[in-house]
Amino acid sequence: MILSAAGLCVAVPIQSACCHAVNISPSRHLFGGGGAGLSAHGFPPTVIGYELVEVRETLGKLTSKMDTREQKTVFGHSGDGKALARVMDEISKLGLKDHLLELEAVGYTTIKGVLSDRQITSAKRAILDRVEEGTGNKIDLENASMDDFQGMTYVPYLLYDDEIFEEILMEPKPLALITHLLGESCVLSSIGCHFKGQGVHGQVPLHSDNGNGIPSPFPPYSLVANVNYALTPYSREGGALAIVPGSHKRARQTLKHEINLAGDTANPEAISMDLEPGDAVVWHGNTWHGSFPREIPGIRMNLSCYFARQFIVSQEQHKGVVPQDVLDRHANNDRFLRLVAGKQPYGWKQEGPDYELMAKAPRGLYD
Ligand SMILES: O=C(O)CCC(=O)C(=O)O
Ligand SMILES: [Fe+2]
Repeated sequence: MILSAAGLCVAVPIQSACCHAVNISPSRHLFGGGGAGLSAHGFPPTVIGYELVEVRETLGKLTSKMDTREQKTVFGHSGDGKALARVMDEISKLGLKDHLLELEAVGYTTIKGVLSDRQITSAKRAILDRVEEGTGNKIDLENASMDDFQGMTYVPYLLYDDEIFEEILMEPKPLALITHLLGESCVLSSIGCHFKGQGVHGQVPLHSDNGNGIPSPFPPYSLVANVNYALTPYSREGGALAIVPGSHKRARQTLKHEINLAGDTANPEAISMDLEPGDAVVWHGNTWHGSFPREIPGIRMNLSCYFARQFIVSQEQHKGVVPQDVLDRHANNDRFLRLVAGKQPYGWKQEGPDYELMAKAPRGLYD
């Protein structure tokens, strides 16, 4: 998945082309209870509103017999109601309610024009620098032929290559949706680029990003989630992101006969995300996606910002290794520091646990 030292073509085996997994569920229904206030039993209605009314009533009866501490232990909802209210406030403030509805209903949503031309140009430049350094060749993004670059390679660990990636990581709209999916405590799992030239080996077969052995059935809530920025135009023949709408409700990884995105046996359920540079697609971690092979000259570049709940092992290492200048730039930005695992309590050595951090671990879906 990393640039081969030798250079140009990186033919990625069909099963392992995406680094995020190679896998849903009865999803939550939005606004089930309406609003973010607390119900009589201390539950935010939207938290339990996604389940059946009977479930709500059963929980209500159960919890009315519990004191607050017991409720917290069993459901983790006590502090979570406030977190959900914060998350929903941000969603409303940013005008994202329809996006949230779409995300819940079909498993993904597109936000147009998130990145400016300046951000797109800087990100592309930084990625291209890395690829050209790895291949030792200049690559013409518009016209590269199969002799110049073919297939797909994954360019990993971009956060510290250029400040632009810190900026993109913190883009408020995608981040607000990610926060709804994974909670305020979520972490960055990886930030990289699927750099794709012409050729049949360039497809990323359909998969859910629930990788690293996460077993089926997947839970209805996201364990991981992704923001995919188009840095170059996306079209089917140009190697666009592919998505199977509604697949987040299947609660499982794709099977061998469902993964293909090329030729006659391409999965007919997959649709092409035709996007302009700067658009962002956010998806639930259970949603099946991949990308089509590129059939035309030139390069397709994405920026894949992959997030995870804080208890999941991240793909990239950030905890304890963030360069000082990056830490200094974000010294007062609690959210950034959390994203790079600065508040992640696990992973101690002889010094043992940091109980203060342990006490701040999330208790529910949204904190
Ligand atoms: O090539 C693409 O855009 C899809 C990449 C992908 O599967 C991911 O970022 O998880
Ligand atoms: Fe993926």
